Amino acid sequence: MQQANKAGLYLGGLCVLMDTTGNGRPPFDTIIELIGAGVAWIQLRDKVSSRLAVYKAARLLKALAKANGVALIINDYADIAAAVDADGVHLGQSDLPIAEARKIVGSGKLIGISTHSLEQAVRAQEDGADYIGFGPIYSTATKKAGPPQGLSPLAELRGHIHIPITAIGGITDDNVGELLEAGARAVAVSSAIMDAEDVSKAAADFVSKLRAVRQ
Ligand code: TZP
Ligand code: MG
Repeated sequence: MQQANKAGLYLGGLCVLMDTTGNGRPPFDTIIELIGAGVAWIQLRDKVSSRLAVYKAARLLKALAKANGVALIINDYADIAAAVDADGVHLGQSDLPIAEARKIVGSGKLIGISTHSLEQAVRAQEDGADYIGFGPIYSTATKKAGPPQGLSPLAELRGHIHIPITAIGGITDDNVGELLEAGARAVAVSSAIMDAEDVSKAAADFVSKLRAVRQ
């Protein structure tokens, strides 16, 4: 049984990384499709727009997410997360330190951080992260994320990490089962959903696959 996190939300096992420009689709269409498909945890990851554009998009996306009981996390920008009262911020290894981001978003919000080794994962946990991303598990074209790590490091994390581990990188609804089995609490997915011809269907397929493998 999944427990509500400190932001009072059930994140489910799927985090969808959405951008604001993918396939020329307006972000509001994307989020409506994701919410309609049952996605409960969305991360706004926009590496190309200005901070002002990200802020404006995030403000509207947060209103839609909140009205539907869906968590919205902002990638990179703790200030934007705080400004729009998002549910948290997702940091990378080159972003603000967790302690600084915490001052900005506050104790009631979620801070996630991408990690790529056991050492980084342990440090993130000690520094007060609420969850870690770990990957890339499989090869991905979405980001220059380094060599795929495969499943075995996930199993190694298990003995050291008690905060939720979100696996990332090249995840499809075909490999999600083995990831959860290896110790991931959730999976973060971009291209398998965002690049699909039918985003609603891809997201709904993922949600039902996750429900099936969790039982
Ligand atoms: N960090 C590690 S892999 C990755 C990020 C942001 C991209 C994941 O995207 P995809 O398309 O699901 O492989
Ligand atoms: Mg970042």
